Amino acid sequence: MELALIVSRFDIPGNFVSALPHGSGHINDTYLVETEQGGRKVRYILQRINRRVFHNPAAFMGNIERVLSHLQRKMSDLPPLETARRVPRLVPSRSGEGFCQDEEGEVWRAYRHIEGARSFDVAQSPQQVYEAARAFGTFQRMLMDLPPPPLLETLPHFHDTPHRVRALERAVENDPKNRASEVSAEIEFCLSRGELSGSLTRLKALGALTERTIHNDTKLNNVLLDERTGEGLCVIDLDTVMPGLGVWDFGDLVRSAANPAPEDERDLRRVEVDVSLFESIARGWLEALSGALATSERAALLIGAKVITLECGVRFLTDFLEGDRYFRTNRPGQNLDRCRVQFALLRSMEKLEEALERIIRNCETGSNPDLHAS
Ligand code: ADP
Ligand code: GN1
Ligand code: MG
Repeated sequence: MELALIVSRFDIPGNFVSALPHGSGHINDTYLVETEQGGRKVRYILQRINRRVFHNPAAFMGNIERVLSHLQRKMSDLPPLETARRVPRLVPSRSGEGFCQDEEGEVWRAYRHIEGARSFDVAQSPQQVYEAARAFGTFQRMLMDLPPPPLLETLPHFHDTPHRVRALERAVENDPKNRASEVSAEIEFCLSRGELSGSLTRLKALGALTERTIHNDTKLNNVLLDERTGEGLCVIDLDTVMPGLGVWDFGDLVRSAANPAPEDERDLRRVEVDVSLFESIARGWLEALSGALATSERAALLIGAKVITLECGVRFLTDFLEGDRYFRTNRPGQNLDRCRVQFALLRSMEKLEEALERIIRNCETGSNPDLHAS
């Protein structure tokens, strides 16, 4: 379907100029659209939603719309131009819906492009990841009083790590692409972490951790930073917002932002937890959530980082074995490289465990011992 035609189905005035592939997400197709409106250049983000992942657009778009209006209300004291930089704004379709479906059944959505801000795939400095952590932490905090009912669970078992490990075991057994023999070391690595993979599930069952509304995909490149000041401005990519454990979001940010190497780095000597990046993430996170975390949740932050890193590696490995059907790849073996990076990162976390726990303990902002996870 021609992109100009899709754009014409949204409430976007003026003339279509261009639509170019944008960003580096693994799931949806994202385009940067340029229009000309009365001599002015106005840009949008247009996205084709991956239907193999997101089956029910009405459900997940409903979640996103509830979250966006809640954030809008929370920021209603700010000048409108400032709110527009801090909360993504959906562009309705011509028929007033939050998305539209084309003749081929593809689901499309458009946002206004936030100008003067950008995201990063790999961390460039401790200050930058501090800003990202503050923005994601503030996002989680602001959603703590989202009026009931809870958001819909649009992707069941999304961060259910034991469930992900079982999917890996099935992929190893079926081995549809005859790749399992190539990755016996990775399979072994994962199976030897059985205790870790079930640890958050156990803490949840014990009542030490409870669910709340979270982002569920807090990769560094899912937050926009002010191009001029570096300030963490706006959390984006809200397709996965739904109930979950707060420590998952901390964990996914550590996984993606404390590693100075790219997610698919082939030289594993470059992959590690950079302690000063980790310290900045922990500080930003705990400042944003100051006083709002139960002691038990604070105590589980590093477990969250280890579990999400393991889980992400398991998901990349499963996809490699299944023939790269879930995560977009642009070269053979990329999902295996991504898996190896996650496992190298987890090894580094295990090696530095004591130092990382100390950093979390030393972060100034206090937890609230009276708060139980409920
Ligand atoms: P994906 O699902 O493909 O990861 P994202 O929603 O994360 O899609 O968008 C991909 C990239 O597009 C982001 O990393 C960011 O750089 C940019 N982007 C997304 N939404 C906006 C927006 N509203 N304003 C400016 N840039 C955006
Ligand atoms: C995917 O869509 P993107 O690229 O932000 C994935 C995340 C993974 C991430 C790994 C819906 O995120 O869960 O952590 O890749 N999103 C979905 O880079 O599966
Ligand atoms: Mg993204």
